[in-house]
Amino acid sequence: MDSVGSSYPVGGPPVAPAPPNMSRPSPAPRPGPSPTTISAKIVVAGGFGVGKTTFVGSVSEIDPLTTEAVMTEASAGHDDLSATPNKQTTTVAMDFGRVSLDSDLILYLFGTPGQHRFWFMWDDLVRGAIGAVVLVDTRRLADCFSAIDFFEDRGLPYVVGLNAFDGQQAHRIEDVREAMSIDPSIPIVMCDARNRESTKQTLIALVQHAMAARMAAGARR
Ligand SMILES: Nc1nc2c(ncn2[C@@H]2O[C@H](COP(=O)(O)OP(=O)(O)OP(=O)(O)O)[C@@H](O)[C@H]2O)c(=O)[nH]1
Ligand SMILES: [Mg+2]
Repeated sequence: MDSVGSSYPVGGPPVAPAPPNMSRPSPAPRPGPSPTTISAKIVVAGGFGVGKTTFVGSVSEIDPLTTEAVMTEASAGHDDLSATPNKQTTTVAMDFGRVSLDSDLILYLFGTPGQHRFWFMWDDLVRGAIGAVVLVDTRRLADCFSAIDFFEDRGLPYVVGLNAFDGQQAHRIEDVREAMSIDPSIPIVMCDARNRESTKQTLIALVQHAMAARMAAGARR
């Protein structure tokens, strides 16, 4: 006799198929940073055309994120290209790159725009940073005062990187320090923004300086 009230086929009710994920083998664990890895945010700042985008690009181990816009005749009279006549683009928001200084120290680099009309973004870009590299073109020191004042005002540790355009340093470190009234406690290093080893050494100088500043601040508390 047929069972009454059952609409199931012979063999009972259909068994619901397992959700797709449950039938798959669990994925192999992905390699990631070790639990002891420390990451830190660094800002690369400075005046117009001092080599910030070049700096981030030369040291980054990932393809850097850039926000370059082609410079047109509209910027004539605003942007002084006399020191960098081959410059064709300018940063309009930020550069972003990443570099591992050690197996357990990763730096995230944020390059600022250089033109004054974009400086309103600097306060956002420096938020959470442990320090900054202020790049200086020694052929035009006056263009760098505002960038140094910016970090002095905010009390953020910084080092000054003298970018050697054409491989030439126009002035000695101590002359730059005196001309720009930079405190002896602030490291000034020579660098070539196009050279990875040189930019890495500049970042190491900054990390050491920022750590020393933190320890000194902690000791005062
Ligand atoms: N010779 C020489 N040229 C450099 C050096 N660093 C940068 N340049 C060149 O100088 C120009 C300016 O470099 P950028 O890296 O765009 O400068 P920036 O500071 O990012 O410029 P903005 O974002 O527009 O303020 C480019 O043409 C670079 O190729 C350097 O160390 N030596
Ligand atoms: Mg730039």
